[in-house]
Formats: sequence, structure tokens, C-alpha cells
Amino acid sequence: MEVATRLTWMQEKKLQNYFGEKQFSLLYKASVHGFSTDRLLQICSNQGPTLTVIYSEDQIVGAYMQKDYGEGNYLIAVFVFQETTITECKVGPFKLPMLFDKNVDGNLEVSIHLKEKTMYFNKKAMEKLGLSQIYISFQDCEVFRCEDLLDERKMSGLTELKESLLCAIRNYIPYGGLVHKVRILLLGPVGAGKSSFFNSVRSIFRGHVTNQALVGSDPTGTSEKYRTYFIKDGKDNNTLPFILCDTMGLSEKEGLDMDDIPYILEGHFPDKYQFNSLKLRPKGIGNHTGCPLLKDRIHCVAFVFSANSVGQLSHEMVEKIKRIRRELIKSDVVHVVLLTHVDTLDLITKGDLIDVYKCVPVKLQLEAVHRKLGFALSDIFVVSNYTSEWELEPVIDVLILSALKEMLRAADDFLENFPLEKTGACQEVHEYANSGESGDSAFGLRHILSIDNEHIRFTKGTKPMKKHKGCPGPIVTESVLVKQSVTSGGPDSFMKLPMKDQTLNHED
Ligand SMILES: Nc1nc2c(ncn2[C@@H]2O[C@H](COP(=O)(O)OP(=O)(O)O)[C@@H](O)[C@H]2O)c(=O)[nH]1
Ligand SMILES: [Mg+2]
Repeated sequence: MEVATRLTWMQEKKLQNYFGEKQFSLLYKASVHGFSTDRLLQICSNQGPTLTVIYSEDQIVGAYMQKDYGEGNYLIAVFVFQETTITECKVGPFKLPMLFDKNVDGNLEVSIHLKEKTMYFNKKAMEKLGLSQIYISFQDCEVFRCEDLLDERKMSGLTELKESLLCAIRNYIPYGGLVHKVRILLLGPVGAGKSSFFNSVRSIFRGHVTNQALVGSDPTGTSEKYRTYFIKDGKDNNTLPFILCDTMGLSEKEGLDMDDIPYILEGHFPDKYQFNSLKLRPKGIGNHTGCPLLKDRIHCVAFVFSANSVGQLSHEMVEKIKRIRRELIKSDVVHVVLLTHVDTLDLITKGDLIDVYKCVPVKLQLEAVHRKLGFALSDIFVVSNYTSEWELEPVIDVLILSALKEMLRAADDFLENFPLEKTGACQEVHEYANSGESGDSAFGLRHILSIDNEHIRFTKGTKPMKKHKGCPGPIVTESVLVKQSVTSGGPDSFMKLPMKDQTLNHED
């Protein structure tokens, strides 16, 4: 049976951080292994640094030993832990096992008598530690092995995990090859860390910390532009199979206009589109990209919230987010949540990021998001963005890459369920071809020579299609427009219709 500590998560964390970001493994517990010094020394020798914790009625006291019991004379850090405060005083130097020697009363500043369940402090130590008596009686005593949270073994495990995530993301092919790159929309309150997330992803694939997107520059977020970011893999020209779309932040009064959201989702806004706070959004296509294709639309939405403020989202903001969620559910867009700023939560250190979902303050925030906004716990991913670091850290990279991988999965779910007929592709091509529209018809489909289930043949020199009547309307898949192949093709340029199980060789 596993022996459990009496320390609460918060107490353990506080001690871990206090003694230099250590991880504790419980070695000995007097109430289980016996109140015997011999037994304690037998179990706890040759274990490296240890922390001894004594539980009295109303406080926790103890000793941190930086060296092994078997070694020479050393100083010991004795501490008293009351409520949230740790008071420490150094005692010694002496041989560490002497701490448990009953016969040294008066010779040492502090000693622990297991059999009698008492701990002794001389007057000086008592005063330094703010205690009111020289003897404390206790109920239990525990000894922990203390290891660095991020030791070499863990670091090499993290590096391996990072490499496998990088490999999975680089080799990702969107579902059915329906598009070449999936578009992930980052949506969330001003200051949540959307732009920082893009910068962090870019940094990881660049191999060093970089900042392309402007971060935290405009607290109102009102002058922001819509940005669609391609990300290069390393320094070569290959771009990765996803595009991060960074929006103006949501806010109670100003910020992103809710009416813009369907346009963003359908892919009407070009890169650098200036959000129009005057609501002069032109009807139809106007300023927006002519006719969005399946590749232009959003395939996954990542809501971004800061872990240290998600609990305080206003009622208006919560309602806004719920409205957007309803819109997404209506249009079958799969969405996830990114919880940023996790590094700023109380007691969380870099080492905790290894097992971040087990940390109590993180769990509390996950539950708050779930309760307040209704997102499933399994759809919430925790990250710490690169904001002040100079160098990449595998532990941060792994969190960001894991979240990104989940977003690609979500995009695949969307593509898998996206009804092909909804793209309007096959139907429209047939309709136009059969309607006999000629001259400057919207798509110049008079240039189609023939259509079968797999190919559309065009006459030489067909112009790229510019306009689509009725836009914004049904989305046309990328293959129908075939800009490049039509203009540069031979007498009978042809392209494949977008069958779900086919991979289209089309350059963006
Ligand atoms: N400590 C910490 N700061 C962050 C994190 N993400 C963003 N920030 C900071 O939060 C502020 C707002 O970030 P920004 O990316 O501009 O938010 P946006 O408005 O959602 O694009 C900036 O000062 C960032 O440096 C994070 O994960 N941890
Ligand atoms: Mg931003």
C-alpha cells in the first residue's frame, strides 16, 4: 500500500519552493514504519538530501538536510511552518544522525526523540524560530527524499517528447488532404495572450525566442488588425501545415464586433484587415476576400484565457463567449481552450509545468473555466507563453506543442464532418456549365470543356475567377477556383474535383 503524506498539496508545494524547487518522495512515516531512530536511519540513509517533517498539534516543524546521513558534519536548516509562513534557523554543524540522538540534549540546538514523540529546542533556537516552549510533542514524523524537479533524466525525457511532437506537427496532413493548411483562430479577451501564443509557436519552430506579433501594446485592443500568420519551419522556406489567425481582443464594450465573427469563420477577411469599429462593414463581399474557399475558412477555434483572470471574467464577457460558442456549435466548428499565464499562478514554478495538470492551483482554474463557460475539462489546455525568457525551455515547448497538436486534431474533426455538398463545389460547377452562361459570367465557366466526376477541363487561357455572385454564400473548395492551373495550363488544363479521400496538389 502506498504511504501518503499528511502535508496538503499547498503545504508540500510551499516547502518544495522554499527549499529550491525540489520534488519530494516520502521515504519514512513514523506512524507506519515505527517510531524508531534505527528504522528511520536504515530507510533514509544514502538517499541524498532529505526533509524531515514533524506534525505537532498546531504546527509543522522540521529539518532540511542538504547532505546524506552517512556523510560528515553539516549545518541543518530547522524550520517552523505556520499557516503560510516558514521561519528558518541554521543549526550545527554536526553529524546528521545526531539530530535523532536522545542523549545530546543541551549539546545541540535541536534534537528529535522519536520514541518519546518529542522535539527539543535550546533557548536560542526556540527564540529564533519564534516558539514559546523548548519541547514540542508530536503525533507523526515523515522523511522525504528531495530531488531537483527538473533533473537530467526528466530533461532528456522532455527533449524526446518535444522532438516527437515537432515531428507529428511537421508531418501533419489535414484530414483527407482537403486543404493544405488548417486555419486556427485565436479568440479571447484583450491581454489573454493570443499574440504571445503565436510568437511562442513561431519561436519553437525557429529554434530561438522571437517576437513577430506585437504583444500587449494596446490595452484597448481597438486598433488591432486581423492577422493570419504562416509559420516557417526553421529558416528554410517551408511553411508548416497550419495558419494561426490572431484577432482583435474581445472586450465588454469595444473590441471585436460580434457581427464580424461569422465573416471571420467563413474566411472573408484578408490578412491585415482593419477591424472597423464604426461598423461600416460593407454588405456582401466589398472589402472582404472575394469568395472564401474551404482553405480560407476557420477550421478550429482556440479560445484564449489568462489563468490568473479567467475566474474574474465579467458577466458581459461570459455572455459574449457563450454566444460565440453557440455560433461555433451551430456551424460545427470544433473549439478548444488555451489557458495561458499558468506560470503566474501562486506557487507554480517552472518545474511544475512538467505535470501541470496535477497542480492544485491549475486544477482550480480548469474547473473555473468549466463551470463558468461550460467547456469540457478535456478541451482545456494549459500553456505558458514565451514572454520574458531569452532561451527556449523544453518544458514550455512541450506544453505549447501538445496544445497545438490538439488544435490540429480539432481541425481534422471539423474537416471530417464538413459536408462536401456544403462547399457547393460540384453542384455549382455543373449548374453554371449547364446554364450556358457566357461572356463575363461570374466564373468564366464558359471555358469549361467538360466535367466528369473527377475532372474539369478548361480551355487555354481561362482567366482566374474573381467574383462569385451571392457571396458571402456557400463556400467553394479551393479546387474549383484553380487559379494557377487555369492560367498557366495547356490547351486542356484540368483539375480534380475535391473528393474527400483525395489529396490535392495545390500550392497556396
Ligand atoms: N507570464 C506570462 N505572461 C504572458 C503570457 N501570455 C501573455 N503574457 C503577457 O500578457 C500580456 C498580453 O499578451 P498579448 O499576447 O499581447 O495578449 P493578446 O491581447 O491576447 O494578444 C503581455 O504583456 C504578455 O507578455 C503567459 O503565458 N505568461
Ligand atoms: Mg494581441
